[in-house]
Amino acid sequence: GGVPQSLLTSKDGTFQFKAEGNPIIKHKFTADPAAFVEKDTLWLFTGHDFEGGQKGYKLKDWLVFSTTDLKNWTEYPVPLKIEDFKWDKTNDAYAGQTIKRNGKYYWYISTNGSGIGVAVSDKPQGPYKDAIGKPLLTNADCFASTHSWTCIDPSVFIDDDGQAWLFWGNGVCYYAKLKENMIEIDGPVKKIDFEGLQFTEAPWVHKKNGKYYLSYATGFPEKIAYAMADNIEGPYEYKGILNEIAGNSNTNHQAILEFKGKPYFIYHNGAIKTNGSSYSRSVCIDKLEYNNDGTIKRIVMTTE
Ligand code: FUB
Repeated sequence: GGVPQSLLTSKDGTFQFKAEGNPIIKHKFTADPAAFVEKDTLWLFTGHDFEGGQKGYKLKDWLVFSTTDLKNWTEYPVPLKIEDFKWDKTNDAYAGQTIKRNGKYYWYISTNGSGIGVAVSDKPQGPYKDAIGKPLLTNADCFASTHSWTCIDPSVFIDDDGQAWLFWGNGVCYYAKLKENMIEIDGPVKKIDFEGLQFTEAPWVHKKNGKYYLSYATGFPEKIAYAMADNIEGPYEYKGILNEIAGNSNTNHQAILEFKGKPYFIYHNGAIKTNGSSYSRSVCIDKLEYNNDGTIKRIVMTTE
């Protein structure tokens, strides 16, 4: 567990800490990282696992952190809670991703069975509030839905032409367009289909040099695999495993982005010695490296 949060919180509700190797956050358990860069700041959004010992994923709120150098971090007051989504019935704050559009920040989040929600704020650190008062997507929108947690793990991406896309799913990778307002789905829900896709969950879409990359958790315990395409809707070509099973965690959940000209891979493991586990996870950051042909080298997970 590390130092109790109450000892570190300053008067404005933020507190500062230094990342000393991986996991970067050691004073509480964080999972399912997502991030974006604005100016010289990397904003990190995570889930919040309970202290070790329990069985099952028990996350009640989401957290937000910022840094300008990946060493010195600021944590903000809790920006969003599962109870902020009044329509949610399961009380589990599953994975999400945040993005900026037209001066506002939209946080797409998963519940465990009630669907995907979207929250909005004027500031990256929040507080965020439910933007529409109902789910943006539910299992009913996922035509191949077989289980209650089908509709999870939204990943949002805005292409160079301004079109916003949402990818999500468990078992099947679904996607759809978002309207300019970011709070309505535009057109049909479709699914990503390609040979080699053994999609468990945790899609993440990014683009580099005109190529689209779809990375995702595969198998269980999960590794992160990835595929590439010339068009966001595919066809995607499987390119292999990007990250092996991450220390002591059945799940593996990635964010891929560039910060100050360097590509990074952000994920979680269960490696904190006191109480770390599949249900008490911790966010890590490692370098990501592209080959000349645009493929990605396997991630080297570090503890430094
Ligand atoms: O943290 C809860 C769930 O576990 C996430 O939604 C999945 O991606 C997996 O990490």
